[in-house]
Amino acid sequence: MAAAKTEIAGVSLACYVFNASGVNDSTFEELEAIANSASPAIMMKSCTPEPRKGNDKPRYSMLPYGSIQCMGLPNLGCKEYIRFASKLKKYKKPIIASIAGFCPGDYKIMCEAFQKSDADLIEVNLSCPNIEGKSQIAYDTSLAEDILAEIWKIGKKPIGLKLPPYYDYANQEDMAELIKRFNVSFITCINSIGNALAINPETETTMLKPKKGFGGLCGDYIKPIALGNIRNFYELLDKEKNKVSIIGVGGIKSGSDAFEFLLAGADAVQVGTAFEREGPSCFKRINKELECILGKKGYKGVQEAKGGLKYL
Ligand code: RRO
Repeated sequence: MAAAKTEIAGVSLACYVFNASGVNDSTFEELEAIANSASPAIMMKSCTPEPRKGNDKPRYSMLPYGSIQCMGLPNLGCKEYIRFASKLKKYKKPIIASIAGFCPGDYKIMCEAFQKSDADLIEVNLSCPNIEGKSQIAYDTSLAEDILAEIWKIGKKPIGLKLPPYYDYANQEDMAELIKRFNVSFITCINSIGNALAINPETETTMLKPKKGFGGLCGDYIKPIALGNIRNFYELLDKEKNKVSIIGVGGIKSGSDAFEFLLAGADAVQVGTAFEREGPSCFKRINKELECILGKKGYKGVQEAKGGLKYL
């Protein structure tokens, strides 16, 4: 069977499919369950400088082809995830911290702290859609630039950006410019599709309580949008190939889904909704399925297939 070994920003991963931030990765027990699974990395929940309870419940609902949630950044605070990173080191898997602030100063404080921690990579989340009254930062290029200017020279650990879905090529071009200018090492795309609404016709109510029922859409619904974003960023960052790694996320639940992301240009992928539905065994299953596909198609590894999408 072809091995699905890969790399993100120079950090080796034993296989291609790991956990997405935000699903069962907030507590130490949850992170340990990921460490003990076949996930080749430990991705942590996005954190803020101080702990947050998050939004009122119900704030998560499964849907026929995915899920919707309006969690509101519940997390134990940056210091706790730094402590978790040091305790998780013994599992010898790359640890990815994720930071999400409300102003450039928040990002600076957390980036400084994680640069001195046992985390291997730092993801800068610029795309949480679920905070009442706040826009997704990455839709405001000038604010994103202010944040990058604060953090890009702080330390040596690779910095990446968690990006929202873009629906227009011009926005992707603008973001690709920032990524190159600030030497961003990796991007994770896409975050959930914000401001979706799910309605229960029986009760005639929203499915979720916060934000009048609006939340981030995940799962099968968003896969084509995720693939489109990955392909465009792969091409826009092509000259920088092997400099900016791309992590795909959005609706991956099988090896075949992961293979599509690989063809589009992803260096690795993350699983969220399928992890919620199936538990940590999903990582072994999806990685195996991908390895079978690669083997059957005669690819020696992910590198050979990466970005190789053909056009009609
Ligand atoms: O916590 C959340 O509500 C959340 C976050 Br931080 C995020 O980045 N994306 C998302 O869909 N939900």
